[in-house]
Amino acid sequence: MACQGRCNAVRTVAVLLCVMVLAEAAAAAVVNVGGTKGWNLGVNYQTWASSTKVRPNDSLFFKYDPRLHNVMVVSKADYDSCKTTSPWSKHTSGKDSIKFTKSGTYYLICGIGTHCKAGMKVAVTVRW
Ligand SMILES: [Cu+2]
Repeated sequence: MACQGRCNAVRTVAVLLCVMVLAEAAAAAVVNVGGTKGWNLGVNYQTWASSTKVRPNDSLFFKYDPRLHNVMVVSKADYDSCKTTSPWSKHTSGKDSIKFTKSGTYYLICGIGTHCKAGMKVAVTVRW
């Protein structure tokens, strides 16, 4: 067994790499929507989304004043037209965590007043 020591070393490195890949996959992050500005009027969420990586099982965290705003997960059509009457889900706590387990683009709007039309809307692409 001339390769005994070297084979064990290769095996150890291989196992370590597997563990690191699995740890990476399991380490779901919390993503603060809007960064430090949170979920508010006057934030460019297109810019925010284009510079933010969201992976499956990460949590989108929406921080806002619940007297002023809410969060609705809607279809693309409702996102485009800012229709607030048939959301897939509605969140109103002011500190909402929303998790998407599958890759895809998800559409979130504020359902209060004309906030969506004023820009309180974000399309988030979730992918590895
Ligand atoms: Cu709002």
